[in-house]
Amino acid sequence: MVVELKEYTDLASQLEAMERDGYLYFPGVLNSDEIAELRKCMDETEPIAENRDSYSTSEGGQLLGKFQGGGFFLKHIKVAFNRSPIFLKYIDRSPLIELAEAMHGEDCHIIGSTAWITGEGRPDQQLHSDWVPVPLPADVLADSRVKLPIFATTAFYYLDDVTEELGPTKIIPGSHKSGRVPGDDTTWNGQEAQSILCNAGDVVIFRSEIWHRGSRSTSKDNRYLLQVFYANRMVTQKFPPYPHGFRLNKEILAQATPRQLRLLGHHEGGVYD
Ligand SMILES: O=C(O)CCC(=O)C(=O)O
Ligand SMILES: [Fe+2]
Repeated sequence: MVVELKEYTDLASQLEAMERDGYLYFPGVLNSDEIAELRKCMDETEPIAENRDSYSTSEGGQLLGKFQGGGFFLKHIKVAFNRSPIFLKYIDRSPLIELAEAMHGEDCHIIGSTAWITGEGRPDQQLHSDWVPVPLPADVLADSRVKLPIFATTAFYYLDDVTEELGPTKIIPGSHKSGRVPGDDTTWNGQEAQSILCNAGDVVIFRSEIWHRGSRSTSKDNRYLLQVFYANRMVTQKFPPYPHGFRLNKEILAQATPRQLRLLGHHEGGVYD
């Protein structure tokens, strides 16, 4: 099964879709030069142990980190925005940033970002939610008076034409309404996880509650993906090394715009500041 990828161009319909479906599709956000630049930057960025990066190869096993168990090529770079100005550009890329601010507030920020290359042999992931901030019975969520804030979302910048062989992300549309994590379930409301098959340069964003999984890659080609994690300001940023080891790279600091600085955590004073 393939996910229906429908484009909504105005913010009001986009917000409605995030409430109803829990995900949104933005075709052609990046042009071919930007895709090539990002892919090259991912190839050139070295994994760093203290940042909790992971690196594995098919021959050499798991060389750094623990992510996904090794046995295939994997490069998983955390806090990507801090590694290169090329990654920084995408924390406030339009139209994602306008949507993020409408969902998570004008003072929203990013809680992380990854640059992620996965190779042939990457296994299926179990169906999961990244985070269910407010678990509730599904019939409570179905009540039209109940409208939960959208606490966290992930924007997936796909840098390949995604086929079944390449190991697409799979989601169950609407499953944020389950009010819970899937556990061992593989369906919700009679629906299985459906593949996001899209083109290089397209972006899909979904709520942290959505039931989803990465899937097995049987392609000789590597999959290149940039993720940007947005959240309400009250949600803690996940910027290793911990504790207190994270420093903004001076080159990034020197060129970040006021909006980018806010997204990185430079906030106006509030109750707890
Ligand atoms: O690899 C993917 O397409 C999705 C990965 C994912 O959901 C995760 O690592 O939490
Ligand atoms: Fe996930």
